[in-house]
Amino acid sequence: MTGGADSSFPSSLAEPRERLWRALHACDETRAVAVVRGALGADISTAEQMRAAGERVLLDLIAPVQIRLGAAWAANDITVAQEHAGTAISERCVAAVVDSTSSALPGTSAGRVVVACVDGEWHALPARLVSEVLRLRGWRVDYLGAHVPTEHLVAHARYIRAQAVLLSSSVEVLLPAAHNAISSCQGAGFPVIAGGPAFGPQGRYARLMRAEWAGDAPGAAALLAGNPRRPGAPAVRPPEADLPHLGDEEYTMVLQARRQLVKQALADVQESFPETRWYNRYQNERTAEDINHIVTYLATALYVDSSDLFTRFLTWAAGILAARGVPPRCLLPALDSLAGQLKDFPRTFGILHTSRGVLES
Ligand code: B12
Repeated sequence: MTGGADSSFPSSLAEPRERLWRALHACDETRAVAVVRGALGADISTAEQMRAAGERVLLDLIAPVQIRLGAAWAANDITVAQEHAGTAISERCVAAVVDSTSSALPGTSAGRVVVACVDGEWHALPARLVSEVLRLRGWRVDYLGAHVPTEHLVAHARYIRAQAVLLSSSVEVLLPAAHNAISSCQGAGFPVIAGGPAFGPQGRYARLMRAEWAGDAPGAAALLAGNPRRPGAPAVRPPEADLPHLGDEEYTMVLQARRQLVKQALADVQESFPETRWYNRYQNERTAEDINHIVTYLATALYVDSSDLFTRFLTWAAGILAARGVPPRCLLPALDSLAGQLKDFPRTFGILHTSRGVLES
């Protein structure tokens, strides 16, 4: 989508992207909002051009700069505080687009939908971006924000007689919660469109859970325009109905044994790295937290039966550690401890065995 030849809408957003990045990096909200307003174009004449410009600024300017912010944190180039400040500024930038384009919104609504983050999900900005693009495309959107308890999501969808529920999730460990939300909404008769990085490459986990999936807001708009079918014979499904491998109970058993698994792995790590015996309480708590994180991802990989998910997590964790000068191999004793403790669980052992290689290279 472009603003058309007669407008001052920039043909490439490369330069505004760089300027917005520098403003976020400097925690300079005023400058960031000025960049966004400038990129919307000064002499756009039609409502359609304004809507197109708004969408492009949301998706091709604010979103990629926000992703760059995450990459900079992962690479240890910016602090957690800078990342938080940058996100707050991005939210303000989205609000600036909303203000500037509100007069151009279509007069009639294409229908009413709910956009919400899965229970436990704090990444609200992606869902906000999706909501604003859908509004620009004529949908009436009830945006419920972060961390929406499933029963309240369903109740709201019922209350407004939503045409569809759009669910956003960024972190894979919330896939069991996402599954519950999907099957509860479908069980109440609402079509569900899932999106966000948690649902895996090309939305493979959304499809496992029998939800529609879109990679971005325009994709969701296309699905909505096709009038997604209401789920037939509404009834809440037990998780095994979509994921028959759960019948082996390995997921449930790993979750139930989590405390003991972490405790033993921590002891084994201390055995492998004698220097960790002199860790203070804070350092010990962080190590336990890291191991707990590994077990949570392992359980999630079991839930969707995907060793890829666990491999991606270890690759991500290795990158985070390496950027902070910690050799990724230091995770191996924890993995080996878990493999030893879980050797009688074939799926779990297989996932640990397959994924271990990414830490050895
Ligand atoms: C900002 C941020 C936060 C903020 C969120 C605040 C907010 N208001 O949103 C806070 C501080 C809360 C946070 C917390 C955490 N975060 Co964080 N966060 C980010 C960051 C930097 C940006 C997220 C974002 O806005 N992305 C920009 C949008 C535009 O991109 P997007 O998500 O891909 O969304 C687009 C599409 O996917 C799609 N889409 C998204 N949702 C939907 C829904 C539908 C229906 C459709 C159709 C499409 C769609 O459209 C969007 C727009 O184009 C990312 C880095 C990154 N690369 O994204 C990390 C990131 C997602 N976070 C991460 C982590 C680890 C965490 C924490 C676990 C950290 C911790 N130890 O506590 C917690 C988890 C909290 C939780 N339970 O949710 C990791 C996840 C890694 C992983 N493998 O799971 C990332 C990738 C950081 C990194 N580089 O390592 N985070």
